[in-house]
Amino acid sequence: MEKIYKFPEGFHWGSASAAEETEARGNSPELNQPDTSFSYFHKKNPGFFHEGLFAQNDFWLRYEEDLDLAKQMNFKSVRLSVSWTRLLPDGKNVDLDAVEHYKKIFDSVHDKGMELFLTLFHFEMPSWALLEGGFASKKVRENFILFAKTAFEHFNGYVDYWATFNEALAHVLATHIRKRQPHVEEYTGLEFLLRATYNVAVAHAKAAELFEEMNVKGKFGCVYVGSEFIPRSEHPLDVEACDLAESLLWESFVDTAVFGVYPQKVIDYFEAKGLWPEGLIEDGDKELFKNSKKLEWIGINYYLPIRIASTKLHPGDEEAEGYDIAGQTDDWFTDEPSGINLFTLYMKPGVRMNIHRGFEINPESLYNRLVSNKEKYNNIPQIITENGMGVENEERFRDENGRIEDTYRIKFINEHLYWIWKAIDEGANVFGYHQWTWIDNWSWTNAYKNRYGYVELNLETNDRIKKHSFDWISKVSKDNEIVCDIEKFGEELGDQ
Ligand code: BGP
Repeated sequence: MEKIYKFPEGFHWGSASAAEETEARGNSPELNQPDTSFSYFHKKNPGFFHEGLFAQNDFWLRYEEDLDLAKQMNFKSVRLSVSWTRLLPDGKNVDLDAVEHYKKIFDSVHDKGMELFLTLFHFEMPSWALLEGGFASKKVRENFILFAKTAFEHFNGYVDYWATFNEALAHVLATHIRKRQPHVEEYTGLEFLLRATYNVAVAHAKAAELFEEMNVKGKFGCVYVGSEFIPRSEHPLDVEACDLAESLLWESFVDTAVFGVYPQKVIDYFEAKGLWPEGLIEDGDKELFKNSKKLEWIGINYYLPIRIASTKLHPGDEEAEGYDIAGQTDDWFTDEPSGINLFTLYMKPGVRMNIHRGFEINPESLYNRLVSNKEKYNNIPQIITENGMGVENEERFRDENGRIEDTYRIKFINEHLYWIWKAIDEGANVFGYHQWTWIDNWSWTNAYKNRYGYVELNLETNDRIKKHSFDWISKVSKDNEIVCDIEKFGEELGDQ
């Protein structure tokens, strides 16, 4: 039976995007900006990106129109990011034209009655910083801090919610181990992953300190990969591998920013193996973590759970008997230089999948994360800063009026919203839902292959065409409620 589920008053309905994915550097050479890590890598290796394409949304110039669409969906807020390369092109001097242009964009968000979430680091950095080793390098870390300071100084009063980083976990893994984002061979491997992870924690803490010192207006936060970590089986080896993954990939970032202590067990684990990089920790770091401003909110990006398996336990092993360890593992975490394989990603057989992205669909797992955060972090305010469904060739679903009938997306989001509602109903302080993303945009390696928007971007004309989900979410945000039949949850989402 269908029922109505009401969200708390003032709930932030909205959507997120990122500078590099929307602003369209490649298509606007007249802007005369140096290369970002991505545009640089794209020039060198176009084949790394789907069909060799680069971003072309042109949000930089068409922001009024795009923000109007957000407003039409009755959004209370949107999340944008500011490009490090635009703001500090040479790593030293601020580009005041870029500052003025960003201010116009931010004013436009407010003029349209919405609030602004602004991310500082959303995967893009200047190309020189990539070549220096990205966050594995202390020089780059220090430059990020200057970038943060510059943004605080110039945009103070323009931003309602600040986030220092977007998904640092995804960035450090993709750059320093998995080679799924722009990377430099010589800075890949476990050592560089550990360096980058720790440096991000320091960079965040220094930005937090500055935020307080500079009296910046707005609420201070950070955006994380909000996936629940789930061990493949109950076997102690799988459980141990999953604990390690969670400590390294979640607690290093979140616990440090909330509790002010970098998880000692991470350091101990790698020190015991002789792998903790020498000279990484400096005098004063502990005090910095402890004394710097703590998070006022955390952003949860949720697409799928992260299932972790031990690399020491294989189907057919005698030891594995009695445990459910069938299924595919992905050699996710092999460190080539040291030959160390800490843990591996695991795909559980038989689960619902978004076949285009190869992602498990598991809305209940989001609920688990929200509830566990509530318990562990003293019910800190949380917002879903990203969630969505990327689908290929959506033109298959065009209706007679030329609009894409994306029923699967509506069902996908509705189910997730129900589980968010349930976490709120049980006391979790979840104050909003930002879907990824309101207009189809360019993605880091998949370019325009998987489309996420409530609005289609036509790549030939750059026209924006509303999909069916546009009407649906407009009503959801206006009424501040969803309607669903939870007995139908778990069914396939239909053609996708
Ligand atoms: C998140 C990123 C976003 C966006 C999204 C969609 O991890 O924070 O920037 O890219 O994933 O994923 P993809 O573009 O890889 O399909």
